[in-house]
Amino acid sequence: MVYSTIKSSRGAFALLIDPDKQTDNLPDLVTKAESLGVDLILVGGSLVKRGMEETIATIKSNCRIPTVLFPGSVFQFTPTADAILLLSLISGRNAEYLIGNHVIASQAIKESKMEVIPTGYMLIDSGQTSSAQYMSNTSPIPSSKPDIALATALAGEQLGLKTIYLEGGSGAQDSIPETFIKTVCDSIDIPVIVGGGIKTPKQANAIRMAGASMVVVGNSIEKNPHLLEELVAASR
Ligand code: 1GP
Repeated sequence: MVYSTIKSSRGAFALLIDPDKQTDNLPDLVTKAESLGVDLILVGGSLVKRGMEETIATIKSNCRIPTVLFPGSVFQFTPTADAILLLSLISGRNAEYLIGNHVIASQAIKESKMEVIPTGYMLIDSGQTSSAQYMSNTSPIPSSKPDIALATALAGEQLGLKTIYLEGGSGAQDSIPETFIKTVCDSIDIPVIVGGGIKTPKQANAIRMAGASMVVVGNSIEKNPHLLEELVAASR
């Protein structure tokens, strides 16, 4: 079960693969990821044009790490993954990203029988406009307002969401501040996932120490796959 991995007290590490940025080294990368104990592989992005199925097939033929859809839009749904982070963009007020796309995808998701993880997705301002922010036409929560993030995460928990994803933005210059993460983690009982702009083992470890259950890294591993080992170790 993917959800039990996310909420495990041991701490989990997820590698994010964006099919548009996929390179020829994907088989080697995921083989190495399995040997290093990467827990999950998220697949998706803000603007994936093609290749969800092919990417998932390549991952599955080279490792046994569960694949989890991290969809930027309803068009990225494919029944071949093991699970889906069913994202409701609770930091924004765009109904399509709160419930609209979910209605469109609901029957296909049910037929796929994949594990569904209802996820409160929260965009946190990193000082520059992120792709997710632009594509969803929503405002992120200011990083100087952890109290707003706390209340939003709490509302998500009260609505029955199973996890909160604090998103600093793909390729963000800085990751979300630890004190901000700690404020949210200390206030809710459901597991917190943190991603966006994580580049060093020190950052990953600080995020874990702040209470995050799972750390997600994409860009910096795409740029330097050798970072993977230390990032995984630092996220435990
Ligand atoms: C993006 O949180 C993820 O949605 C990961 O971000 O690519 O910056 O690691 P990075």
